[in-house]
Amino acid sequence: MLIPKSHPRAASLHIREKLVQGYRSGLVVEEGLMAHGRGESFDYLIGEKTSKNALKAIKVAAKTLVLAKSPVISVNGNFAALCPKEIVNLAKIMNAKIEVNLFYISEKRKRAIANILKKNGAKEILGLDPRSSRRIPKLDSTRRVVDKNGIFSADVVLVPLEDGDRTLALKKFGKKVITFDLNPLSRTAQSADITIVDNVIRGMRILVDISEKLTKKKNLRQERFDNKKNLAEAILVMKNNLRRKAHA
Ligand code: PTJ
Repeated sequence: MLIPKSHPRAASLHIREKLVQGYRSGLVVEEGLMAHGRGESFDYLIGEKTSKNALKAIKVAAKTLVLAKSPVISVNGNFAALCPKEIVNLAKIMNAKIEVNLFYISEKRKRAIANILKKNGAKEILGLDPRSSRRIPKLDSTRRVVDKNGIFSADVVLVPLEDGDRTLALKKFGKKVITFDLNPLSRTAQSADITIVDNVIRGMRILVDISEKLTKKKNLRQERFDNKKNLAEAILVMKNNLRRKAHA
């Protein structure tokens, strides 16, 4: 669809269009369109911009990924449709592995996602070879099947738009979990180590930029980060925006 540049909601409509294209080309599942709608409503509440708390979480996430021994970027349908270039760039900067891992499992969709990432410059995509699959303990969803050379042996995993059960299972399995989730109330947001409450399409660009700068710095040290406190800040941003609207 042709979206006029002057349309007041052009940016949001363009993102929606990426998802629809992703659906038509077999990357995104129907449920992914609904998940995006939920994300949009929270994006509206945060003012459709990267807030201070999101930037803080992005900085800590960048440092955590740069300092990680075996970082892995977990990719699902929505993430692949929205940010293929950023996923590949981030993986190159951090020397991170990329693994396709789906909630609504489909071999065909896995291959379509791997292809789009390869078109954007990725060399190796994990999660496709059944011979290297392993199971995350204490998890029933299809997402329990991971690659032995990827998520299974990672120390830090970036898992945007994630399912709450797997976040908890990954944590119990000793992984540090970083996520993007526009809903600060979701189980994933609440249980991850670092939650970036921002639209992944905006936040990933900033994460790539900051990470690139960090890799040039020496003597980096992990800093303390209170995820619950930062999530409370995100909720306050929404509350204050609503209050302003109510009194306008
Ligand atoms: O491709 P698959 O099979 O792995 O499935 C992917 C989806 C997203 C369908 C699946 O993981 C799912 O059902 O996710 P949920 O449980 O709906 O959670 C998605 C979360 O991401 C929700 O809390 C949304 O608010 C949030 N979200 C949606 N779009 C964005 C987002 N967060 C950041 N940026 C977005 N663009």
